[in-house]
Amino acid sequence: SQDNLIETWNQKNVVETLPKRNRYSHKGSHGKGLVIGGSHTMPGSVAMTAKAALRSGSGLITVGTVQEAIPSIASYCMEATYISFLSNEGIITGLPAIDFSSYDALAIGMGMGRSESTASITKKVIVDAKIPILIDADGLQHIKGDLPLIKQRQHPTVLTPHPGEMAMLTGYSVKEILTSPFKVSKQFAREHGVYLILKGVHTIISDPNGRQWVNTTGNAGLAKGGSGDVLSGILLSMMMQNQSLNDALTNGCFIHGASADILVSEQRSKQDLVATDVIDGLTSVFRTLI
Ligand code: B4P
Ligand code: MG
Repeated sequence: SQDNLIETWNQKNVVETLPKRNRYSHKGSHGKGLVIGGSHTMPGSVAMTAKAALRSGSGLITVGTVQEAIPSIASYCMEATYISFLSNEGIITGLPAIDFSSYDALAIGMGMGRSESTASITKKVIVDAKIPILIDADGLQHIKGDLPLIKQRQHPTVLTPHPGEMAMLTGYSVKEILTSPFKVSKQFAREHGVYLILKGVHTIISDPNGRQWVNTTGNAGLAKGGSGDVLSGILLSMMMQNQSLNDALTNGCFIHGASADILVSEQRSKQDLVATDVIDGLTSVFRTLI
């Protein structure tokens, strides 16, 4: 039945739906994105998210993180701008005054840590920011137990758990999730009114109406720390550039996996591939898609 239809998302779908850059476009036409996260021991996470967003066509990216981490992130992401957050011992403790409406979307949670202060900041952002939000990594830990806050949002929320994080969010075991990934995802997306990306060998994208797609790209070279942070950046960028959020998310998952696939077939191996390579590999992907 229609209810059980699962669509695959392939290169033809991406080519048809990826927004093309207009000859007269300016940076404002491609989205201003905000990336919130990081800590003094995890500066790489937000750096990779920001760089991946920049390499996926975003007009402008701003990173909000602890002051200590800014120099190292900025040396990798010179194109970004920065907001210094209040911190204690390298962990974010306070949210500065931010006009969220000046951004088209934001991503939060990568490398942020799981303290009480970071959890309350994530929740405040979820309530205050009237724009599409992607929540990943520690941000997913922060919202456990406060999922009604998300349901109350008037703007889209995208969650990107791996099976371990999905288990934490749902109370199911990882085994149960891997046995019925489509069913569990659809149920969760509908119940909480979210776009859910359950990451894995075959990443599943579910929308709040229960429509589902399965991604066809990616390989075990991605089973490394940081590849999820890269996916978040690509998704953030797609969310800002595509009118259709479903197209944005399915395209983002496809592009992330395709970068790893091209790298492994032409240049690297599943063994030595690292997350920053996946960012560098975006060039080959976009050259074949656009
Ligand atoms: P975390 O500390 O949460 O790992 P992470 O920082 O989120 O890693 P990262 O952000 O780089 O990767 P992510 O998975 O988000 O992990 C802590 C603990 O969580 C682990 O020690 C483990 O106990 C548990 N956990 C983590 N992953 C689990 C899993 N899959 N099942 C059960 N428990 C788990 O993003 C990875 C990206 O790479 C995704 O886009 C994914 O689709 C892709 N990818 C990974 N492996 C792939 C493969 N074999 N084929 C295709 N794509 C793959
Ligand atoms: Mg992750």
